[in-house]
Amino acid sequence: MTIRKTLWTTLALLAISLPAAAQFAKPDDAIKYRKSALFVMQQNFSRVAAMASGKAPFDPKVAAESAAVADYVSKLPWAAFTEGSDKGETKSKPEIWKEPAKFKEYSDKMQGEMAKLSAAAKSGNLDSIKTAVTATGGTCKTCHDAYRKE
Ligand code: ASC
Repeated sequence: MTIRKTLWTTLALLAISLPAAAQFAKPDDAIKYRKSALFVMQQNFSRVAAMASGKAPFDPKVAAESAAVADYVSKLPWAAFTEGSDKGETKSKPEIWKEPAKFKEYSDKMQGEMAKLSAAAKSGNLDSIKTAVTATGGTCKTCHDAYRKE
């Protein structure tokens, strides 16, 4: 019974992780996919950031929805930094493929802060949102400084 359970869990995990690794027909598709995800994330994050900085009126419902989308979408780009997709229409630096552990550390950190931002936005507390926007934006910048060409 326990072995069966373990087997099913393993199969379920494989089913989740395999498509993420194998879903791109060509490197250009992977590049397009990660850029699209980062763009959708950035649009939603910026909407919340504008409210945090007072550039836009604070709308708690829109903030919570936007932060939740940014949080979810923040999980998507990373499966698309596939082998061979360092070449093409991309600002990704080759270091990403040379230092995968560090790149993962940065992307994990961003996802962690984005999750906290979503929680803060759900709470509706503008001060918590401001703190979380600053922390999240910092993780965007750290990774861009290291791994994005200008
Ligand atoms: C954004 C955006 C980024 C980050 C970064 C924060 O809205 O496009 O790359 O915030 O500028 O420092």
